[in-house]
Amino acid sequence: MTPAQIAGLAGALDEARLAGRAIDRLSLAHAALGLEDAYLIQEEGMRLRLARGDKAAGLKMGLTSKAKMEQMGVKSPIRGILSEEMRLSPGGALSLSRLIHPRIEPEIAFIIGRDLNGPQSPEAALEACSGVCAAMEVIDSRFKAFNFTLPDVIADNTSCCAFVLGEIRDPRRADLADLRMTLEINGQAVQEGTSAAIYGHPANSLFEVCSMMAAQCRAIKAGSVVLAGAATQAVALAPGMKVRAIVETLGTVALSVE
Ligand code: OOG
Ligand code: MG
Repeated sequence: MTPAQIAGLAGALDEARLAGRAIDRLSLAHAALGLEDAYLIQEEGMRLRLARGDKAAGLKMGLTSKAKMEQMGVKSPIRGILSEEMRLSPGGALSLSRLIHPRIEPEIAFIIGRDLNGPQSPEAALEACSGVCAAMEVIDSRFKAFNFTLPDVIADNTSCCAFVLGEIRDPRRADLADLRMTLEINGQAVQEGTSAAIYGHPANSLFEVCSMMAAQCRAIKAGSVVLAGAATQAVALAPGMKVRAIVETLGTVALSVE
């Protein structure tokens, strides 16, 4: 694809997000859309946001669990970019007014303590973290019917919409291998999973995003948030819902949907 085509598709996705209106998935008109171009579209989309005053907040992994791969029909882990405008206050409100078809999913998040430049192992990646916490991600595909191919969802910044972090814990005191993860709506458990569903271990997911960035000679900066990926399927949101994620021993985080 030419730089002009990449900018054009990033612009179309950006407009769809701002207008809260779904568009056709890009692969319908661009059957040959490849992964490399898709990541360029994703980055161009973030450049548009940063040019308007948004700030980089970190990275996320997506489709790292079987539950999500099966729900979305896409079988490969992907990475996306988090920005500060996406960050919600824990216990705060999420307005659905400008969203398309938002869903929520329970996650585990890492806070990077020192610049990560291609660590050698998941253990080494974890070593560089200053914090870990229960989290939730709100996803909102800009594509009609939440339907996409792998390049589509990468171009659409992996459906990123918003995220919220619980209380930050010391990663050296947390055993993340097999923690029960529950998503509650209005006090009822609607999804249950385990942290082991996230790429075998959430640290594997952290390591994978580090490796993806290192392959492009890029570090993950100290202070960045990294979402490891959902442990369960995502659940559609509606106004009035009180949503809470509970991660065994790690903590809880809640949002009210308006
Ligand atoms: C893609 C994003 C997947 C996760 O945690 O697996 C994701 C989507 O489901 O629309 O964020
Ligand atoms: Mg997610």
